[in-house]
Amino acid sequence: MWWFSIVFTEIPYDGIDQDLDGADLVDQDGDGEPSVLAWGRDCNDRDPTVHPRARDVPGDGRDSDCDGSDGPRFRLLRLQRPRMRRPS
Ligand SMILES: [Ca+2]
Ligand SMILES: [Ca+2]
Ligand SMILES: [Ca+2]
Repeated sequence: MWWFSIVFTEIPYDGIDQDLDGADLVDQDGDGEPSVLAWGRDCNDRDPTVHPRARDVPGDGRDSDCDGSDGPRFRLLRLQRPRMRRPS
């Protein structure tokens, strides 16, 4: 009797379960957040320290919490002096 098996390599984010484990691979780094490429919120699915629940340290050049910029979600407002109009 012939016995053979074929091992399929899972291709992430394509909606197809190639390796027959029951689901498409949408979280390659295992941080619990699906990739943005699979309609999730993880902006870097190759780094488990980057995901929307991560603490983003300002000034390190990394957007660790996937909000689009390095640092916290709020920005300091720069106060401007009001412009005075001269009477004409
Ligand atoms: Ca797949
Ligand atoms: Ca990640
Ligand atoms: Ca950020």
